[in-house]
Amino acid sequence: MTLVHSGKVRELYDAGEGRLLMVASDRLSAFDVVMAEPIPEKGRVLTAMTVHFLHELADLAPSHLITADPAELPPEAAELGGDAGLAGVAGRAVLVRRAEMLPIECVVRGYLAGSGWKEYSATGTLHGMALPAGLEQASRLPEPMFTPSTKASEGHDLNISFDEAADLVGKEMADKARDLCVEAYRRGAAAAQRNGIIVADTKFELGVIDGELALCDEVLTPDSSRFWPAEQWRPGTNPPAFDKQPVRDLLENSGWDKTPPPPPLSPDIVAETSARYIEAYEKVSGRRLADWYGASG
Ligand code: PZK
Repeated sequence: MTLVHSGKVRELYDAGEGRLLMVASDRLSAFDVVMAEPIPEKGRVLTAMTVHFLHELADLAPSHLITADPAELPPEAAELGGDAGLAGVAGRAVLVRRAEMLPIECVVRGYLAGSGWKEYSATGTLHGMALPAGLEQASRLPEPMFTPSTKASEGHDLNISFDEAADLVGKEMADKARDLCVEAYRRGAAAAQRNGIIVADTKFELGVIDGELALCDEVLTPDSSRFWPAEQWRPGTNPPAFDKQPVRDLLENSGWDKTPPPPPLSPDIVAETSARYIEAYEKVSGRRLADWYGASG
Protein backbone atom coordinates (compact mmCIF):
# COMPACT_ATOMS: atom_id res chain seq x y z
CA MET A 1 0.00 0.00 0.00
CA THR A 2 1.18 3.50 -0.75
CA LEU A 3 2.08 5.55 2.29
CA VAL A 4 0.24 8.89 2.09
CA HIS A 5 1.26 10.43 5.37
CA SER A 6 3.52 9.38 8.20
CA GLY A 7 3.05 10.94 11.62
CA LYS A 8 5.15 10.50 14.76
CA VAL A 9 2.98 7.66 16.00
CA ARG A 10 0.73 6.56 13.13
CA GLU A 11 0.61 6.07 9.37
CA LEU A 12 -1.94 6.72 6.67
CA TYR A 13 -2.08 4.56 3.51
CA ASP A 14 -4.00 4.88 0.27
CA ALA A 15 -6.54 2.04 0.17
CA GLY A 16 -7.96 2.93 -3.27
CA GLU A 17 -11.52 3.89 -4.22
CA GLY A 18 -11.42 7.09 -2.18
CA ARG A 19 -10.44 5.26 0.98
CA LEU A 20 -7.51 5.47 3.39
CA LEU A 21 -6.14 2.99 5.92
CA MET A 22 -5.08 4.62 9.18
CA VAL A 23 -2.75 2.54 11.32
CA ALA A 24 -2.02 3.55 14.90
CA SER A 25 1.32 2.28 16.17
CA ASP A 26 2.39 1.50 19.74
CA ARG A 27 4.93 4.34 19.58
CA LEU A 28 4.79 7.02 22.27
CA SER A 29 5.89 10.59 21.91
CA ALA A 30 6.83 12.80 24.87
CA PHE A 31 8.19 16.33 24.65
CA ASP A 32 7.76 15.95 20.87
CA VAL A 33 10.23 13.06 20.67
CA VAL A 34 9.30 9.45 19.92
CA MET A 35 10.53 6.94 22.51
CA ALA A 36 12.52 3.91 21.39
CA GLU A 37 10.33 1.43 23.30
CA PRO A 38 6.83 0.65 22.04
CA ILE A 39 3.98 0.75 24.57
CA PRO A 40 2.07 -2.53 24.22
CA GLU A 41 -1.62 -2.04 23.32
CA LYS A 42 -1.36 1.72 22.83
CA GLY A 43 -2.36 1.54 19.15
CA ARG A 44 -5.35 -0.69 19.92
CA VAL A 45 -6.40 1.57 22.79
CA LEU A 46 -6.38 4.77 20.73
CA THR A 47 -8.21 3.06 17.88
CA ALA A 48 -10.84 1.50 20.13
CA MET A 49 -11.39 4.80 21.94
CA THR A 50 -11.86 6.73 18.70
CA VAL A 51 -14.32 4.16 17.36
CA HIS A 52 -16.20 4.21 20.68
CA PHE A 53 -16.65 7.97 20.56
CA LEU A 54 -17.51 8.02 16.86
CA HIS A 55 -20.39 5.66 17.68
CA GLU A 56 -21.43 7.74 20.71
CA LEU A 57 -21.45 10.88 18.59
CA ALA A 58 -23.04 9.36 15.50
CA ASP A 59 -26.28 11.29 16.00
CA LEU A 60 -24.30 14.54 16.13
CA ALA A 61 -22.17 14.14 13.02
CA PRO A 62 -21.21 11.59 10.39
CA SER A 63 -17.63 10.34 10.45
CA HIS A 64 -15.06 9.07 8.01
CA LEU A 65 -15.10 5.58 9.54
CA ILE A 66 -15.91 2.67 7.22
CA THR A 67 -14.78 -0.22 9.40
CA ALA A 68 -12.32 -1.36 12.04
CA ASP A 69 -13.14 -5.03 11.52
CA PRO A 70 -9.91 -6.70 10.38
CA ALA A 71 -11.95 -9.10 8.20
CA GLU A 72 -13.25 -6.12 6.19
CA LEU A 73 -9.89 -4.46 5.55
CA PRO A 74 -8.33 -4.67 2.08
CA PRO A 75 -6.17 -7.83 1.82
CA GLU A 76 -3.01 -5.72 1.43
CA ALA A 77 -3.48 -4.57 5.04
CA ALA A 78 -1.93 -7.89 6.08
CA GLU A 79 1.40 -6.73 4.62
CA LEU A 80 1.55 -3.98 7.26
CA GLY A 81 1.34 -6.46 10.12
CA GLY A 82 4.85 -7.91 9.71
CA ASP A 83 5.28 -11.62 10.40
CA ALA A 84 1.90 -11.67 12.14
CA GLY A 85 0.09 -10.60 8.95
CA LEU A 86 -3.43 -9.30 9.48
CA ALA A 87 -3.24 -10.12 13.20
CA GLY A 88 -0.33 -7.65 13.41
CA VAL A 89 -2.61 -4.69 12.61
CA ALA A 90 -5.91 -6.05 13.98
CA GLY A 91 -7.51 -3.52 16.30
CA ARG A 92 -5.21 -0.68 15.37
CA ALA A 93 -6.09 -0.18 11.72
CA VAL A 94 -9.24 1.50 10.45
CA LEU A 95 -10.51 1.90 6.92
CA VAL A 96 -11.86 5.42 6.40
CA ARG A 97 -13.28 7.57 3.63
CA ARG A 98 -11.02 10.18 2.16
CA ALA A 99 -12.23 13.62 3.23
CA GLU A 100 -11.48 17.18 2.20
CA MET A 101 -9.82 18.13 5.48
CA LEU A 102 -10.46 21.56 6.98
CA PRO A 103 -7.14 23.44 7.21
CA ILE A 104 -7.70 24.15 10.92
CA GLU A 105 -7.26 22.25 14.17
CA CYS A 106 -10.52 22.39 16.09
CA VAL A 107 -9.38 22.70 19.71
CA VAL A 108 -11.92 22.83 22.53
CA ARG A 109 -10.83 23.73 26.05
CA GLY A 110 -12.84 23.03 29.19
CA TYR A 111 -10.04 23.81 31.67
CA LEU A 112 -7.14 26.24 31.83
CA ALA A 113 -4.06 24.20 30.92
CA GLY A 114 -0.90 24.47 28.89
CA SER A 115 -0.74 27.47 26.58
CA GLY A 116 -4.25 28.50 27.65
CA TRP A 117 -3.13 28.91 31.25
CA LYS A 118 0.02 30.73 30.10
CA GLU A 119 -2.05 33.25 28.14
CA TYR A 120 -4.61 33.78 30.91
CA SER A 121 -1.99 34.30 33.59
CA ALA A 122 -0.30 36.94 31.40
CA THR A 123 -3.34 38.78 30.00
CA GLY A 124 -6.54 37.52 31.65
CA THR A 125 -7.76 36.28 28.27
CA LEU A 126 -8.03 32.90 26.58
CA HIS A 127 -7.52 32.98 22.84
CA GLY A 128 -7.98 36.73 23.01
CA MET A 129 -11.39 36.37 24.69
CA ALA A 130 -11.98 37.86 28.13
CA LEU A 131 -12.42 35.44 31.04
CA PRO A 132 -13.53 36.07 34.62
CA ALA A 133 -10.77 37.22 36.99
CA GLY A 134 -9.40 34.90 39.65
CA LEU A 135 -9.08 31.67 37.68
CA GLU A 136 -6.13 29.46 38.53
CA GLN A 137 -4.04 26.93 36.66
CA ALA A 138 -6.28 23.93 35.81
CA SER A 139 -9.46 25.84 36.75
CA ARG A 140 -12.60 24.70 34.98
CA LEU A 141 -13.80 27.29 32.46
CA PRO A 142 -17.33 28.69 32.84
CA GLU A 143 -18.11 27.18 29.42
CA PRO A 144 -16.01 25.09 27.03
CA MET A 145 -14.30 27.34 24.50
CA PHE A 146 -13.46 26.76 20.84
CA THR A 147 -9.83 27.84 20.31
CA PRO A 148 -8.85 26.92 16.74
CA SER A 149 -5.30 26.79 15.41
CA THR A 150 -3.68 26.36 12.03
CA LYS A 151 -1.92 23.18 11.06
CA ALA A 152 1.76 23.94 10.97
CA SER A 153 3.56 21.46 8.71
CA GLU A 154 6.38 21.45 11.23
CA GLY A 155 6.67 22.62 14.80
CA HIS A 156 3.71 23.72 16.84
CA ASP A 157 0.29 24.81 15.68
CA LEU A 158 -0.46 28.53 15.70
CA ASN A 159 -3.51 29.83 17.52
CA ILE A 160 -5.90 31.77 15.32
CA SER A 161 -9.00 33.77 16.19
CA PHE A 162 -12.45 32.54 15.27
CA ASP A 163 -12.59 35.21 12.55
CA GLU A 164 -9.30 33.98 11.09
CA ALA A 165 -10.69 30.44 11.09
CA ALA A 166 -13.78 31.79 9.29
CA ASP A 167 -11.51 33.43 6.71
CA LEU A 168 -9.90 30.02 6.06
CA VAL A 169 -13.01 27.81 5.84
CA GLY A 170 -15.90 30.25 5.47
CA LYS A 171 -18.10 31.70 8.21
CA GLU A 172 -20.84 29.09 7.87
CA MET A 173 -18.37 26.20 8.05
CA ALA A 174 -16.53 27.77 11.00
CA ASP A 175 -19.82 28.17 12.89
CA LYS A 176 -20.74 24.55 12.16
CA ALA A 177 -17.32 23.27 13.16
CA ARG A 178 -17.38 25.20 16.45
CA ASP A 179 -20.88 24.03 17.38
CA LEU A 180 -20.09 20.41 16.52
CA CYS A 181 -16.78 20.36 18.37
CA VAL A 182 -18.06 22.09 21.50
CA GLU A 183 -20.98 19.67 21.74
CA ALA A 184 -18.74 16.65 21.05
CA TYR A 185 -16.38 17.84 23.80
CA ARG A 186 -19.27 18.40 26.24
CA ARG A 187 -20.55 14.89 25.74
CA GLY A 188 -17.17 13.16 25.77
CA ALA A 189 -15.97 15.11 28.81
CA ALA A 190 -19.19 14.40 30.71
CA ALA A 191 -18.91 10.66 30.05
CA ALA A 192 -15.25 10.67 31.09
CA GLN A 193 -15.95 12.75 34.23
CA ARG A 194 -18.52 10.20 35.42
CA ASN A 195 -15.74 7.62 35.26
CA GLY A 196 -13.03 9.58 37.04
CA ILE A 197 -11.26 11.19 34.10
CA ILE A 198 -11.19 14.89 33.29
CA VAL A 199 -10.79 15.76 29.63
CA ALA A 200 -9.17 19.17 30.07
CA ASP A 201 -9.06 19.94 26.36
CA THR A 202 -9.12 18.14 23.05
CA LYS A 203 -8.43 18.58 19.37
CA PHE A 204 -10.78 17.47 16.60
CA GLU A 205 -9.95 17.12 12.92
CA LEU A 206 -12.91 17.66 10.64
CA GLY A 207 -13.34 17.02 6.95
CA VAL A 208 -16.02 17.27 4.32
CA ILE A 209 -17.36 14.02 2.83
CA ASP A 210 -20.13 14.15 0.21
CA GLY A 211 -20.75 17.78 1.15
CA GLU A 212 -21.21 16.98 4.84
CA LEU A 213 -19.01 17.99 7.76
CA ALA A 214 -17.60 14.79 9.27
CA LEU A 215 -15.49 13.81 12.28
CA CYS A 216 -12.14 12.42 11.13
CA ASP A 217 -8.88 11.20 12.61
CA GLU A 218 -8.63 10.59 16.36
CA VAL A 219 -11.54 11.48 18.61
CA LEU A 220 -11.20 12.13 22.34
CA THR A 221 -8.08 10.03 22.83
CA PRO A 222 -5.27 10.79 25.28
CA ASP A 223 -3.04 11.62 22.29
CA SER A 224 -5.48 14.26 20.99
CA SER A 225 -6.52 15.49 24.45
CA ARG A 226 -5.32 16.20 27.98
CA PHE A 227 -6.66 13.48 30.29
CA TRP A 228 -6.31 14.06 34.04
CA PRO A 229 -7.16 11.70 36.91
CA ALA A 230 -10.19 13.45 38.46
CA GLU A 231 -9.06 12.67 42.02
CA GLN A 232 -5.75 14.45 41.48
CA TRP A 233 -7.27 17.62 40.01
CA ARG A 234 -6.74 20.67 42.20
CA PRO A 235 -7.03 24.19 40.77
CA GLY A 236 -3.75 26.04 41.29
CA THR A 237 -1.68 22.97 40.42
CA ASN A 238 -0.72 21.28 37.15
CA PRO A 239 -2.49 17.89 37.29
CA PRO A 240 -0.53 14.85 36.05
CA ALA A 241 -1.32 13.38 32.64
CA PHE A 242 -3.47 10.26 33.06
CA ASP A 243 -1.52 8.42 30.37
CA LYS A 244 2.15 9.37 30.18
CA GLN A 245 3.02 11.11 33.45
CA PRO A 246 5.46 8.36 34.58
CA VAL A 247 7.31 8.77 31.27
CA ARG A 248 7.40 12.54 31.62
CA ASP A 249 8.65 12.30 35.20
CA LEU A 250 11.40 9.89 34.18
CA LEU A 251 12.46 12.14 31.29
CA GLU A 252 12.35 15.30 33.42
CA ASN A 253 14.44 13.67 36.17
CA SER A 254 16.98 12.13 33.79
CA GLY A 255 18.70 15.37 32.85
CA TRP A 256 17.84 14.69 29.19
CA ASP A 257 18.09 17.80 26.97
CA LYS A 258 14.93 16.88 24.98
CA THR A 259 16.77 16.26 21.73
CA PRO A 260 16.85 12.73 20.26
CA PRO A 261 17.74 10.14 21.25
CA PRO A 262 15.72 10.06 24.49
CA PRO A 263 16.91 7.94 27.41
CA PRO A 264 15.51 4.38 27.44
CA LEU A 265 12.28 3.61 29.28
CA SER A 266 12.56 0.84 31.88
CA PRO A 267 10.32 -2.24 31.50
CA ASP A 268 8.42 -1.05 34.60
CA ILE A 269 7.64 2.33 33.08
CA VAL A 270 6.61 0.70 29.79
CA ALA A 271 4.27 -1.71 31.63
CA GLU A 272 2.77 1.02 33.80
CA THR A 273 2.18 3.27 30.80
CA SER A 274 0.51 0.44 28.87
CA ALA A 275 -1.74 -0.25 31.87
CA ARG A 276 -2.69 3.44 32.08
CA TYR A 277 -3.75 3.57 28.43
CA ILE A 278 -5.85 0.44 28.87
CA GLU A 279 -7.39 1.84 32.07
CA ALA A 280 -8.23 5.12 30.33
CA TYR A 281 -10.04 3.23 27.55
CA GLU A 282 -11.93 0.99 29.91
CA LYS A 283 -12.93 3.92 32.13
CA VAL A 284 -14.11 6.35 29.49
CA SER A 285 -15.84 3.74 27.31
CA GLY A 286 -17.14 1.31 29.94
CA ARG A 287 -15.83 -1.47 27.68
CA ARG A 288 -13.05 -4.05 28.05
CA LEU A 289 -10.06 -3.86 25.72
CA ALA A 290 -10.13 -7.67 25.61
CA ASP A 291 -13.40 -7.38 23.69
CA TRP A 292 -11.84 -5.20 20.97
CA TYR A 293 -10.41 -6.56 17.70
CA GLY A 294 -6.98 -8.13 17.92
CA ALA A 295 -7.20 -9.38 21.49
CA SER A 296 -4.56 -12.03 22.01
CA GLY A 297 -6.15 -13.90 24.90
C1 PZK B 1 -5.89 12.92 7.10
N1 PZK B 1 -4.38 13.17 8.68
C2 PZK B 1 -3.67 13.13 9.94
C3 PZK B 1 -1.33 12.29 9.77
C4 PZK B 1 -2.10 9.71 10.13
C5 PZK B 1 -3.03 10.72 10.12
N2 PZK B 1 -10.39 10.91 6.29
C6 PZK B 1 -9.27 11.61 5.91
N3 PZK B 1 -9.19 12.05 4.63
C7 PZK B 1 -8.12 12.71 4.22
N4 PZK B 1 -7.08 12.97 5.01
C8 PZK B 1 -7.07 12.59 6.30
C9 PZK B 1 -8.19 11.87 6.79
C10 PZK B 1 -8.27 11.45 8.16
N5 PZK B 1 -8.31 11.14 9.26
C11 PZK B 1 -5.60 12.70 8.41
N6 PZK B 1 -3.87 13.70 7.60
C12 PZK B 1 -4.79 13.57 6.61
C13 PZK B 1 -2.66 12.02 9.94
C14 PZK B 1 -0.38 11.27 9.78
C15 PZK B 1 -0.76 9.96 9.96
F1 PZK B 1 -2.47 8.44 10.28
